[in-house]
Amino acid sequence: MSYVDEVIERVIAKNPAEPEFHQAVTEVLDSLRPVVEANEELYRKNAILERIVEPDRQFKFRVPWVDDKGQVQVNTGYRVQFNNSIGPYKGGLRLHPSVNLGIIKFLGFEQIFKNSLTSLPIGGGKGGSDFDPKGKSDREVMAFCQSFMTELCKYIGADVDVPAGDIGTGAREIGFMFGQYKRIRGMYEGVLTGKGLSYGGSLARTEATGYGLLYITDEMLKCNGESLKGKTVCVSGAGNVAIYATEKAQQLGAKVVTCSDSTGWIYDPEGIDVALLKEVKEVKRARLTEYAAARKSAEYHEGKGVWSVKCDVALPCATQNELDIEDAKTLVANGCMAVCEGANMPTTLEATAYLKENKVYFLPGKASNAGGVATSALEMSQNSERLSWTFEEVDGKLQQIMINIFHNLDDAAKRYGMEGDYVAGANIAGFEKVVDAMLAQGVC
Ligand code: NDP
Ligand code: 2IT
Repeated sequence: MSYVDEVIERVIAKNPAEPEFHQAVTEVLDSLRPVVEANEELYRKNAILERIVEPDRQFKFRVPWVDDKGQVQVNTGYRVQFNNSIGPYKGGLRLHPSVNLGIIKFLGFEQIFKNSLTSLPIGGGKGGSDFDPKGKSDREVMAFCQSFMTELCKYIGADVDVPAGDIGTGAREIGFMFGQYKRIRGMYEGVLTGKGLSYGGSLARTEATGYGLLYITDEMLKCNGESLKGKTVCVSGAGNVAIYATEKAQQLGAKVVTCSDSTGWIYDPEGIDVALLKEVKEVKRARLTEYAAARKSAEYHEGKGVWSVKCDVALPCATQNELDIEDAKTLVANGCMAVCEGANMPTTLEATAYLKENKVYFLPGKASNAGGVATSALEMSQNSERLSWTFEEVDGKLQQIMINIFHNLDDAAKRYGMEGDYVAGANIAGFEKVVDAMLAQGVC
């Protein structure tokens, strides 16, 4: 059996209840085969693959908090510190009822390679909780965040592990967590990113993941003789990534006709009204039915369905495994030319293979959504030098980082005779730097 297959089998046997983690490991290792074959003796001797799939450490803890009725509630908190070969652990905190250890491990594993691709000095980590912020009062969210940070603060620090936002964790939650960290540790340091602008946040961090997704999509299309101008785009999700992806796509001359949330989706043939979407989701924290009620041209549908709309470019920006084989078939039948992932692992393995077979340009999330964490690293730099940069400065650096990521992954794919396979290119380029650092640092 090949070294890659041995390690995949071992991961599945050792972590039986973690299907998302199996999926992420399989996708990465499968596409690294040519690199592993070329270096098999060295990697086997140093157990590179066995080490890279095993987190440095993982924390799982009780998070008790009191709701508005005076009732004590209990959630589970997680932080997985996966790999710090190239810098302090870095990665978001997801607050969603579906969170479990396997989900945090898949996200932490992806984060190793994503963070490496940014070219900035950040290692891979991820955390979160099965707490659901939906329908909770601000006081309840604060009570949860304070309790969560009371435990988490023991394991993090500006040079140790720097968490940030993800699903369910936005500016409000980061603020409450930062306040509690500062209070317990008695330290004012850039321990979280995605902070508010009045206390160490970076301009353009809010926009960064969505904008970055469009910068790399634009570069990839240009390098293939195409452009976003006049294209019809389908976006899924209606959160941080989806909103700013929609905004930048429209600035670049495309028409975005869909968005979705966990209960339904919108088809708006006139183009999504971003200001209205921000009002509904960022200010009112309401359902998309409110968008439809305020906009004549919009149709609201219950359930799932964004990928049934004919488009040139699809940008999945909601959650893992939201684009399956049936969706991929529909997209191909409708003439879709590119799928670029804003979310983490939104496309199933089967759907990814189908899109690639059918010559759809496919950018994997660890490359195409890396603008968020890259800008988080720029926030860390600003915190370290106790200065803040202008929006244009941060946005300009973000744009250059995304363009560089595309060329690095494109070159890596070409070096191994897999031109156009951006999944393999991203995994290879991300992996090479981490392995180089691991080998240099000895057995640790
Ligand atoms: P948000 O919480 O801001 O938004 C998530 C959106 O996706 C919401 O519209 C939500 O619906 C929908 N959604 C979430 N979970 C589900 C689900 N299980 N089924 C259907 N819809 C769902 O999160 P973000 O925009 O920050 O994150 C979106 C994706 O992007 C995630 O995969 C995240 O890991 C990834 N990502 C985020 C980065 C960031 O900087 N924020 C950086 C890189 C990747 P509803 O409104 O009903 O909750
Ligand atoms: O998945 C991700 O890259 C994020 N949620 C952002 C992480 C970060 O540290 O900004």
